Amino acid sequence: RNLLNKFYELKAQGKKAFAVLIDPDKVNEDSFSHLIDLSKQESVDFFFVGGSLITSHIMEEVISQLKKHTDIPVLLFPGNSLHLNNKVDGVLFLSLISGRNPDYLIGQQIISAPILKRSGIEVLATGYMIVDSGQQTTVSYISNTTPIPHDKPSVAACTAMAGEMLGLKLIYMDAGSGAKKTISQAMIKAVQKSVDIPVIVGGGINTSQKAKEALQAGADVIVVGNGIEERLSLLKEIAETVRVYNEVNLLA
Ligand code: 1GP
Repeated sequence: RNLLNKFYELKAQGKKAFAVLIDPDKVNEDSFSHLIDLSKQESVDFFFVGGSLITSHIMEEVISQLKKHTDIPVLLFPGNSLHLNNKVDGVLFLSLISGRNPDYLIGQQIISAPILKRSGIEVLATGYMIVDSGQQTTVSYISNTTPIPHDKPSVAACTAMAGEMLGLKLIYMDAGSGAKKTISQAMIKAVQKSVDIPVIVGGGINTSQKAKEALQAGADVIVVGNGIEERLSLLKEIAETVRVYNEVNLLA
């Protein structure tokens, strides 16, 4: 339970964290080593690896490169049970609680359970909530679920509360990779106020300003993937935003 503890300790210290999402389908092989160096240099807190649809064969290689060159924990962000991998440090064991598709609520988890049990890999029970971003995202299409409406913070808050009451240990609110509209501050605030467990927020965070807004609203961890794939220097900018936010906040 080392990794879960890390999420909880950071939250207890009032420290925000930064996770870099690596989608194996979108890895730029030329700049990947640079991404690794930059992540080390900027003390990124977590790597999330995965996505709802993976077509590339380099997932294994991506994970082993991250493990070889850094001490940053690598968490699998699986789209389904076929994405399981035993080289990671932990698995975000996602239950898609915003949806009503039993396969993603519990079906894939049943298939994965014996494999994970044998592997001994840390399993982090995570309530995964997809939020509407005004466009259909791969994740809502593939999971065949309706996202939470963008302007319904109370639906998100009740969903997160139910997830916490069911014993889930993390909440991950996601507008979907490359979302044009990030999750509203009102919704992040409503969720954060409703649960005690750490709240991870991602989807469409591609500027420092958007990162700052998510942190101010109460996100404990922000996830950035697409923006960094498009412009590697964003990694540095987001890391700096999180650092400054933490410094100011811890001084206050
Ligand atoms: C997607 O939350 C992640 O599942 C990150 O989204 O790729 O838009 O940063 P982006």
